[in-house]
Amino acid sequence: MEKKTALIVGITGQDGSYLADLLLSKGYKVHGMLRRTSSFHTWRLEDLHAKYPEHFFMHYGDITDAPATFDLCDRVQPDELYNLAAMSQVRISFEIPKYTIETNTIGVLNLLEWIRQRSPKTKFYQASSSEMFGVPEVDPPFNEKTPMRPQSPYGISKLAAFHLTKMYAQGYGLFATTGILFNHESPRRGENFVSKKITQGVARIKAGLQQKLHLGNLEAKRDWGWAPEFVEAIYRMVQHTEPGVFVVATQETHTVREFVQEAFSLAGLDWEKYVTVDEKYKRPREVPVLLGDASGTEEILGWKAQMKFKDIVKAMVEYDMENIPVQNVNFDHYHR
Ligand code: NAP
Ligand code: F7E
Repeated sequence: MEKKTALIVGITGQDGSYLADLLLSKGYKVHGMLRRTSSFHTWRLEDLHAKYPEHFFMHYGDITDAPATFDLCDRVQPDELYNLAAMSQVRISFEIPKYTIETNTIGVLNLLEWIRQRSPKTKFYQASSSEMFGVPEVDPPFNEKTPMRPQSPYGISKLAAFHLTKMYAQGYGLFATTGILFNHESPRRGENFVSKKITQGVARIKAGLQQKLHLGNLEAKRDWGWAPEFVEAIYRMVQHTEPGVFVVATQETHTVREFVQEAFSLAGLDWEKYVTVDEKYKRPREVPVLLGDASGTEEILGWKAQMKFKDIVKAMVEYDMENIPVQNVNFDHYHR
């Protein structure tokens, strides 16, 4: 049988790298879009070049650049197009709202338009986010039917893209499907998300390389899952017979404070000696609690989260303690 071809946009990020791994292991030809940056940032993908030299291809591009995106899609002719590209840091979206909307909304429109105009048979996945729920007028858990009230430029940009994806599916009959994923973590998590900031901080403090860890709101609650499992849910959505909307969550919620306590105690450290709260890491609008109800996804796709909160924290702390992050950037100068 002819190998399927996938194009992953956002391949250099956490989820993109796990998805590339998964699709290559299933025999796909995988193409990825690489954003030009002044420093190389392909570390999450390096072993894939060696493992799949005949099936793994990278191309420069940017989803805000419609002509280049059309040209890349024309050349690749993907059977499945996975859009994981985003300006994905919520705090930073308050500082660069226009850029956030250009990437997270207009970029998605460019991809949908390519499919509509040039390749209606291509299946499309859009990475939607639990941040779209924001502060709805109902109590958690949140599911596919919960009305959404986003609180950040990021949440708003993702909600607009979510509606575009549904509209292109319903209005043009395209296979455009979307997952509303709650927070998911791994050793490959970006350094400006709280989980990785904490586990890297623990590793560096334990090694005597850092004195303090400055954080923002410790009371926020998140439904934290395991990225490799969440990527499997994405794959199943695209293999399903019809496009749809699927909530992906663990159905448990924990505070940032609990994450901190667990991570420091795994390293035998008393967190209260090291963690300080700094206003600069708080957001103009916060989403105080995220908790998902993924029963619909379990019923339709047979997917259920397996990895528990404490195991996720442990895996991340162990990884960072074994690979102590050399920090050639003083992150305290930046919001993260
Ligand atoms: P991530 O690590 O921040 O990766 C984002 C990816 O998007 C990177 O490859 C980035 O490239 C790329 N990108 C950014 N702007 C782009 C542009 N203009 N053109 C092309 N590529 C661009 O994010 P993630 O955690 O893997 O998440 C994947 C997707 O799921 C994102 O859309 C995110 O918003 C969404 N999501 C994530 C979570 C979560 O908890 N992880 C939850 C819900 C939804 P560079 O490497 O060059 O920056
Ligand atoms: O913050 C609080 C912060 O930046 C989690 C993205 O993947 O998930 C992610 O968005 C919580 C928030 O993730 C710090 O205020 C406290 O309440 O790790 P985060 P996020 O904002 O939930 C959603 C679903 C996505 O779609 C996004 O792409 O932790 N917090 N102190 C802090 N957060 C950060 N970053 N840094 C702190 O110092």
